[in-house]
Amino acid sequence: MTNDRVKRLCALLREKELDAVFISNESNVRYLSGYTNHDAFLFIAANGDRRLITDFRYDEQARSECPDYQVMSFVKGKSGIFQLLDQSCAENGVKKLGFEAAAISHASYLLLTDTVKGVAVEDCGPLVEGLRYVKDDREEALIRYACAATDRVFSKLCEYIRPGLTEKQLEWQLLTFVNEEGCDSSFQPIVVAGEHGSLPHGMAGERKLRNGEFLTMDFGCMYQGYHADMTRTVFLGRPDPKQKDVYSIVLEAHLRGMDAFRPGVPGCVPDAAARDYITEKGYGENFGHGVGHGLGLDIHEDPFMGRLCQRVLEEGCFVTMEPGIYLPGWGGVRIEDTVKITRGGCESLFTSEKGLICL
Ligand SMILES: [Mn+2]
Repeated sequence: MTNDRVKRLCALLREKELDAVFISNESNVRYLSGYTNHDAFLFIAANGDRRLITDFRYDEQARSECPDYQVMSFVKGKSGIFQLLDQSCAENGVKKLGFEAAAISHASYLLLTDTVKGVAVEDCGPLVEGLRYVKDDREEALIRYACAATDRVFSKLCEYIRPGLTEKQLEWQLLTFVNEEGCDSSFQPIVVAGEHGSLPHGMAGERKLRNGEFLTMDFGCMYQGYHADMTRTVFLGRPDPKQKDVYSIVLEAHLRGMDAFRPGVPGCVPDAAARDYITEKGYGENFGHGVGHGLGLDIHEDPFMGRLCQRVLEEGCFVTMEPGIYLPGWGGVRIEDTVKITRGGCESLFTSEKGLICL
């Protein structure tokens, strides 16, 4: 299952004139080996030699999940990882070793350079992230499953929401619905109501839901490591003209952003499509975050789509579109879909209603 991925990585290593690479980013470990737990590291040589370094706690699981890897377990101390790495380098005649500077602590880096001697180490950058940018069929199936489960959670939530519940109670119920789908939560859900909704990443609190206010829920199911990400803002009761107006501006911005998705355009293009409309309507100052992000094994991954994003979208990227308007003291509205970039544009992976739902 991971053989193709490793082959592509080896080609990149040869291109970069690296003899081997040390992988410490957990999602990259999973992508390249199929290992689904924590505290494992990969050594992959350009010649194809691949090893998984872990300890006794994970040894059995690693052997069963990663039949194509030589599993090595260390017994004592953190330097044990690097002693096995040193041994792996020596056995493969490695002179130049890549490592992931973004996925290692400074203390571990010092231990690495102290333990693996006589080998030049070099930050390989987001090498594996580059391989993960376009999803394969297997990954697509898992993301689609996670998104379908997320849709079901949203419709259950719509049945459940009522004035008097606290944000926190709603969050607990949301997590239960996610678990009932056989999924884990993609991240700690954002459940914010009323004026609290002006916090884009506010945390659910003891505030009770009341009639006459918006309720924003940003959440998603994670299935076999793959994430979905949805935001819906619903209304309790009947909205006043300003509430209707702000909602319709965000919805139109969201749709314009979706229309701008296509292979070959840099991430700043869909960002501008949504942002320019919000700015035109006078709320530019109230939309201060990027318009969306890639997702897969991580909830946030390339491309990070903001004003300056030059990363070009490709067919088979999975990304979000999530503009919002946040007005301190008043509240906020955000609408987010997870989509697949297709040859002709994009396909939303959700069927949940985006028009204003009044409960
Ligand atoms: Mn998101």
